Amino acid sequence: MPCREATVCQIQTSRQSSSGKRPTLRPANEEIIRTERTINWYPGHMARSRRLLAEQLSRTDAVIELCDARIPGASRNPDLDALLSGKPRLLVLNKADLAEPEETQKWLAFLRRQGVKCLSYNGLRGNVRSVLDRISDLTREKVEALARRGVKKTVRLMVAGVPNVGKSTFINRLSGSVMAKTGDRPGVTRSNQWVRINPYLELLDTPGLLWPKIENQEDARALALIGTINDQVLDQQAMAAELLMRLRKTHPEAIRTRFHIRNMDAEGEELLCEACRGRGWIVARGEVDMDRGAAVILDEFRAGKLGAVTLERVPEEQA
Ligand SMILES: Nc1nc2c(ncn2[C@@H]2O[C@H](COP(=O)(O)OP(=O)(O)OP(=O)(O)O)[C@@H](O)[C@H]2O)c(=O)[nH]1
Ligand SMILES: [Mg+2]
Repeated sequence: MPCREATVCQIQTSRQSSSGKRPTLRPANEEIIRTERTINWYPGHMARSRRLLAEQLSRTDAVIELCDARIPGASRNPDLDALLSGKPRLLVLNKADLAEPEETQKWLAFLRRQGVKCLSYNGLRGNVRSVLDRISDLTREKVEALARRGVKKTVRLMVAGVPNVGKSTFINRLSGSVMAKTGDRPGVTRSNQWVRINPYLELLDTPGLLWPKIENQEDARALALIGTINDQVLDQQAMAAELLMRLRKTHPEAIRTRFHIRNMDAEGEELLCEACRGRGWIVARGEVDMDRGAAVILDEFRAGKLGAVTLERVPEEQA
């Protein structure tokens, strides 16, 4: 039997394994989560991106912050608050087509109660006019003040957010052309790029930015599951097992039918094995192909093939 003992896991990086062996799944107990080293999600180029972003701030009138509608809280970079220091800001819950609509509505209501200007969006197919209107609202005061002095201002906005959240796609959508390079992996945009949307609006595409220390391991795992962190530094089997365990609780029918899982009571890696067997990902001598299975499960989830899934629920509010 190729499957290891079934456990819920913590994601570990392949580089962390001091023995050089593939990291194994760990029981999800608090002690392990506190004492294990964590994911290396802050490669050197990100410190440089942060500097470039800070440099451009003085040239921008406002900021569009993109987060992922499947994890709206965990995909917001806490560094941005300090960095943006009071610039008008619009938060876009992007990839809304991949999130559960009723959960997105709850998030929008929650964020608005916190005073956050926000909207949900599908960067591939969303309505352009409505976003342009919201951008006008955001910068109206400045534009009108200048207009009173006879100046017709070009508004400049920075588009910022975590890697792979859809910043470049969003800019292309608004510009109606493919000005910015996009791709379904993190780290595609490596430098700042101004894109003219119309004679009075320019958007700055920026590289995805994470923050040096993600305190909450739950957030880190959620960021990894949606593809914000380079998969090459992660243990895909552990991630796929974790994803299946989460979805078993919230979307059991989706995983049962997609992966033809027979034993839904299996735990952790054993559940991953069940999915591999169900889909026929088998190598020689009938052993399941866990590597392939994990990669496909993550890909299918990220592409929305398991249906709309919101991984992070709105926090409970104090009465
Ligand atoms: N389903 C869906 N996919 C989207 C949406 N927006 C972007 N994508 C896809 O998400 C992937 C990442 O998009 P990018 O625009 O390259 O993301 P980015 O934030 O610029 O990424 P980096 O430059 O790497 O930080 C691409 O495969 C896009 O097609 C959306 O609203 N819905
Ligand atoms: Mg980009």
